[in-house]
Formats: sequence, structure tokens, C-alpha cells
Amino acid sequence: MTDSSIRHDWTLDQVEALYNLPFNDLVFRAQSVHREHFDPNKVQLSTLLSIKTGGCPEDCKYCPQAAQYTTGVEAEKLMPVETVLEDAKRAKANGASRYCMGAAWRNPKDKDLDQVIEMIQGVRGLGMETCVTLGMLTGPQAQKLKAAGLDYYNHNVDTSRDYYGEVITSRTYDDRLDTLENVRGAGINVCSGGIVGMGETRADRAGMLITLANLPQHPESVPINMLVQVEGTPFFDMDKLDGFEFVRTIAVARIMMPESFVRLSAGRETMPEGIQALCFLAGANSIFYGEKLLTTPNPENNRDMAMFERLGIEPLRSEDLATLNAAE
Ligand code: SAM
Ligand code: DTB
Ligand code: SF4
Repeated sequence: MTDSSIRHDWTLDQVEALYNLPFNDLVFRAQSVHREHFDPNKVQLSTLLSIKTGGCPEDCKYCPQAAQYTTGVEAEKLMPVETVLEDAKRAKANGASRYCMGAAWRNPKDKDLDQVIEMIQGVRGLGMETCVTLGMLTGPQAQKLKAAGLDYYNHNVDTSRDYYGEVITSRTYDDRLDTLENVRGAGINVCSGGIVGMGETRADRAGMLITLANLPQHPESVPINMLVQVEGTPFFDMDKLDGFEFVRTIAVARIMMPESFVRLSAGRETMPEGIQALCFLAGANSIFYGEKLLTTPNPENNRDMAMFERLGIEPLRSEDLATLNAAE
């Protein structure tokens, strides 16, 4: 039984039971669900750019861009539109179907939002999907971004409600959910996931996935990040999470949110390709593609393409996305 129905009533017991399955049973089940909804050999590629780096007033303990930690990341101004579009053109030429722009803000100021809107329109003009992550968003700001043609807004819940206070104190879990509601309310696709390997328990990982899956509508895109341990951040010395536990998290996310793109996100630079392959088997069907995430390294394009070649995986093209959307 694969049971890939769309549910919004997951309980902790049920999700822990999934996590506790023998690894092979869990991955088999996740792959079976995956095949009901997606081509198992296609992976979507998103390229990231930090359009406004560093100097962030928030205190997220994992983040190299928080002003209060000394990490070597210098605070920069919002990038000129032209610079962003040049980079987006390169990303498209390299095969990315979505271009994601991130800003180290607590929330965007209206003046900054106008400049970001020019970026969104420019990137759309290149024929790519657009995503931005700018911090907390009000309802009117979300509507403005929707009117500009934004496809996705990324805002992660990061962890479980219970563990959240150990990670961030400068904004609440409910602030995050409010932003997600504003994004959804404006009709923008939701990209929301979190980070594992921050010292949380398995119950917290389950709790994070429950928050996401029990939203009124599943996020269309669910990034699962492995903590990138950056020197100078409070979480630098954290014990590393077992790779198999990461794969389990991907598998459980796939089973709980059968129609969502589950992204194997940050952390691939140090992740063995064998573990990445298991993530694809467990239902991950999106990656960040390009040699840099926001401030930290990501595998080189040719390394990823060689890995895909060895696995018989092909990048999902924009045309495939159009077919998927039309089939809905
Ligand atoms: N400032 C905005 C915000 O936090 O909403 C947008 C940019 S912020 C860098 C986007 C996301 O990147 C965070 O929510 C977090 O999930 C992820 N992230 C940041 N630092 C990370 C790290 N060291 N390892 C893994 N993920 C990280
Ligand atoms: C997401 O979930 N992961 C990305 C993106 N959304 C914005 C960011 C990862 C950041 C990793 C640390 C860095 O490069 O600064
Ligand atoms: Fe700022 Fe976002 Fe980093 Fe938190 S994750 S410190 S809000 S840039």
C-alpha cells in the first residue's frame, strides 16, 4: 500500500512511525509515492543568488549573514538590477529552470521591494520561473509581488515549533506562519521547508514536517536543508547529522507531501554522492544548482551534471514544468 492521498491531519505518532520504519521499507514506500506523481528520473534545478548579503538584524543561530556573528561575511547593499540579470542569464544558459533571489532582511522596505520587482520582471522576461526570499512579508507586499508576476516565495519554518526557541529569538514561529499565510493569500506558490542537523531530535524533525504538511495547502516546494556549519555562528560546532537520517527526512517529506517538489537543498557540498543518490531515490526532485548557495559553496555545475549522468537523471526543463502545470 502506498497511500499517497493528500492529507493535512498528520499526528506525531504517525510521522514517528514512518521515521521508525526499516530504512529500505521507508525508502521503498517514498519512491512508490514519488512515482505516482512525478517522473522519477527528472530533477528540477533552481539557481540561487544573494541579492543583498549580510548585516541582517535577526539572530538565527545557523546563519552566516546575521550581523551579530563574526563569520567573515561582509554586509553589502542591494545589488543593481543589471548585475542580477547578467547572473540569471548565465543560470539559464547552464540549464536552471528557476532563479531564486535571497536578501538578508528581517523584512523588505517598500523602496527595496520596487527594486526587487524590477529583478523579478527581468528574470521572468528571460523565460525563467522566479522565487524570492526577503524575510517577513505583509499582505499588501505579497499582493504587490504577485502583481509583478512572482512565481514562488521562499520562507522556511526552519524547525519544529518546540525547538524554534533554541534557534531564533528575534521573531516567532507564528510570525513565520503569518508570512506564509500572506503569501498563500496573494496567490503566490509557497516554498517552505527547514534545516536539519541543528541539534534537534527526530521528534522535532517530524514536528517540522507536520507544520508544513498540516498547512491548509501543502507548500508547492519544500526545501530540506542540511545545516551548513559556518565558523562564527553559534551552531558551528554542532554534531553532524547521520546522512541516513537526512535521507529518512526526505522520504518522510515525500510521503507526507506527495505532490510537492522536495528539494535536497543546502549541505550538498559536503554530502557524499551516494547519500545524494539515496535522497533522489527517497523522492527528492529538486536541487540548488550553481557553485554558490547564498554565501557558502555548492557543488560545481559540471560535478552535478556528471552525477546526473551516472544516475540517468535529467534536469526538468521549463517545458516539462508547463506540461506538469497543464496536467493539474
Ligand atoms: N532573510 C530571509 C529569511 O530568513 O527569511 C531570507 C534569507 S535566509 C538566508 C533563507 C533560509 O536559508 C533560512 O530560512 C534558512 O532556512 C536557510 N539557511 C540560512 N543559513 C543556513 C545554513 N547555514 N545552513 C542551512 N540553511 C541555511
Ligand atoms: C533554502 O531553504 N535554502 C537556501 C534558500 N532557501 C534561500 C539558502 C541556503 C543558505 C545556506 C547558507 C548560505 O549559503 O549562506
Ligand atoms: Fe537574517 Fe535570514 Fe540569516 Fe535569519 S536566516 S539571520 S533572517 S538572513
